[in-house]
Parts: sequence; C-alpha cells; structure tokens
Amino acid sequence: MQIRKEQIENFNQQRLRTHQENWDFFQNQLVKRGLDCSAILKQIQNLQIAIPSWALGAGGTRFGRFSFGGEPCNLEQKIDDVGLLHALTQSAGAISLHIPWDIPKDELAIKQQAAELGILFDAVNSNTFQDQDKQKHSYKFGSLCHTNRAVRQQAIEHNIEVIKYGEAIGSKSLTIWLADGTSFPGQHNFRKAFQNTQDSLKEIYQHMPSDWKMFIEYKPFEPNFYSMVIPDWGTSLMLAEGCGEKAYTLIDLGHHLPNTNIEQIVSILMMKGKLGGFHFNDSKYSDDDLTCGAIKPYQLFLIFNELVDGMENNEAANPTLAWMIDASHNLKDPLEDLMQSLEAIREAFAKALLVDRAALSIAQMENDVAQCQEIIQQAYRTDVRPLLVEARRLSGGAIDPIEFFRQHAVRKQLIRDRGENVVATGL
Ligand code: PSV
Ligand code: MN
Repeated sequence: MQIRKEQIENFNQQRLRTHQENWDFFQNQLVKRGLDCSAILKQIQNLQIAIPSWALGAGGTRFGRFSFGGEPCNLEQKIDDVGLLHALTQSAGAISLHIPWDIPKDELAIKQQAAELGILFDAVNSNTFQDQDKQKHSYKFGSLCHTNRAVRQQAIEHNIEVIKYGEAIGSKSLTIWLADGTSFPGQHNFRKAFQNTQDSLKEIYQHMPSDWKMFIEYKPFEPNFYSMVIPDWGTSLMLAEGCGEKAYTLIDLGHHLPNTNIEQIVSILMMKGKLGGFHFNDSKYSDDDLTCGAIKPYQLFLIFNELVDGMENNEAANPTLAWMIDASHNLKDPLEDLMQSLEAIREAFAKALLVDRAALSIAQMENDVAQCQEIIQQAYRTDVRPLLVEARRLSGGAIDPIEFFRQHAVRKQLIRDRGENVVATGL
C-alpha cells in the first residue's frame, strides 16, 4: 500500500492553523535567543535515519513472540513499509539489510522500488550469530574468533558475500556484530580469540571496495555471559585501528552496562575520527531494545549534545555518521513504534542544536558548574515539537504521522493485503 501526496496534504490542511500558531510562538523564542531558525530547520530536515529490515515485524523474547497482523513477509514488503514510514515522517529515507534474512533476489527491481519511494540502502549486516540451513560448520563456539580455521574461513566468506550483495544494491558499508564469546571461565584463551578476530576482520577488510566503511559493533554480554570477544568500545577501536582507516566503531545504545557514560564515549571516538555509526534504542537494563526516548530521553539528548559538538568541531574528520534504529517491537505496532523512535531521535537532535556552545565554553573555562547545567538544560527544556512538525511538513510529511496512520487505518489495510498470520524474518 502507498500513501498519496494529496492524502497527506488534506490531513495537514485541517491542522495547519494550530500548527502555525505553535510555530510562530517557537520562532519568536528562538529569535529572542539569537538563533537562526532556518539553519536549524534545514539540519532537522536533512536528518535521515535508517530502518533495519528486521524491525518491521513483531519482535520477541526467548519466552515468546506475539505476532502482528500484516507483517511484511518479504524484502519488497519491508521496503514498502519503510516507504510508508518515510512518506509520513520524511526522516526514514534508508533501509539496512541483514543477510541472510533479507537476500535481495532481483537486485535491479529492489533498487528501483526503493528509489521510487526515496529510500537508500544503508549498511549491510552480516550474521554469524546463527547457523543457517546447509551451513557446513557451526557457530556454536564462535565465528571470526573460532579456534578452528575452517569455521573462521566460513564466517569470513559470509562477510565477503554480504559485501557483494551490498555492492549490488548500492550500500556503502558493512556492519559486523559478533556474538562470539564464552559463558564459562577458562573456555577461551582471550588473547588467541582476539587475535583470530583481528586476523579475520583484516581479511574481510581487504575485500571492501575502496569507498566502503566497516563498522564494528561491541556488546558487553549476551548471548555469552562470561566474556564477549568485543565487549566494549576500546576493543572495537583497537580492532578498527588494526584493520585500517576505513574501519570504525559503531555504538549501539543498548550495548552498555547500566549507567555507562555513553556521551563520553561518543565524544572521544569522534575526537579520534573513529565513530562510524549508531544503533538507536532505549533500555532500562541493557539490550532491552525499547523505543528510543521511552526511558531515558535526557541521556539521548546528552548523546546528541556530544554528537553535535563533534560534528561542529570535526578536526579529526570523523565521517558523516550512519544512523539506524535497532529496536524490537514486542508490544506496539512496529510502524507506530518506529515513528515514535524517529521522533525521539529528531527531538534530541533539535534540542542539541539549541545549546549555546559559546556560552557553554566560557562557563566550562570558568568552572562555573551551575551555569554549565543552566545552559544545557535551557536547551533540553525547550519544547521543540513545532520545529519538528515544521521540518516534516516542509519536506512533505504529515503533521502528526501516528494520527494519520490511525485515521487512515493503515494496519488494517496491511492485514487485508498480507493476511493476519504472516511472520517477518528477523529475531
Ligand atoms: C545485536 O544485539 C544487534 O544489536 C546487532 O546490531 C545485530 O546485528 C542486531 O542486533 C540484530 O540482531
Ligand atoms: Mn545493533
């Protein structure tokens, strides 16, 4: 199903007056603070966040999975769903594929379909955390780190194959997340596991086209509970540096122990020019994969505060970041949930753009701690919703995407088109 431009225009027309009042009030506030509204508006309009192909259906836990009707059951339908999200929000202009869950069968047709919907292909993701049908060697005891050379080779070849699929659809980066690790002390020789991983990554790196980037994700625990081969950003950075200048660390917000200062990690990695991308989600405990901004919106803002600072003071030439949502939708409609995440990310970004950096720098130099907090929270407490709506409206999106989705009974139509009992590939 596709959403027509006129449907959005009609929907917006009825809400325009109220929005205009909110927007005028907001603009006045910004002008009084000496901020340039149109520059900020452009930055918000330009923010595009990739949707992972595996997050469009119902997620689950190891205890159960409760289906949604109308889930996309092939790649074409997943791209259609991202098209719906993008039409309504104008901020989901990319999709990230996980191989082999979403192998494109007809690359040309897929590219054309995506182009018609204004969707680009973000990073391609390899999967050596599950065994696939007819696979010769098992990843039960690891993949790129494995003690057996043949298993490592199989995992390397899978990554090279993923690069090939990515090239065919126009992706420019490969994301590697390894479940490799141990659940019991003594199970691994840590040094050998690290060295094997580094050597395997180097081999994959050699097969990357010259204009590609490699993103190395880290995670402190799960599925292994005693040690992970890449548990933290330091290890990821060491591995990236060991590979070369096209390899970067990727931060997944859920992949930290509780209370880790993620914004500080962001700041240091950007200072080194080694932050490649982001997987957004929120959590109460660790990798809960909840909707962005649902639990810790202030932390999300503080992270964006460092991202904006890093982008504005980019001495190390950190590349443009790859933004992606990596969440699981167990209870809410995945499309509504993704729209909520997109809005939370845009909101955190917008608030970070409002921070008075010159004043903050002076307050920091003077060690005026209370003033530093005043400046940061002045931005955080600003209601930026009119700005988000205006940016979306100007780009052709809906003033209120979730209300549109509900009013036009989009899920009901998807169920009618695809059926009630369909299951999307993914976790
Ligand atoms: C692992 O928890 C992860 O965050 C990685 O990005 C995977 O590729 C993704 O989730 C899907 O399993
Ligand atoms: Mn992730």
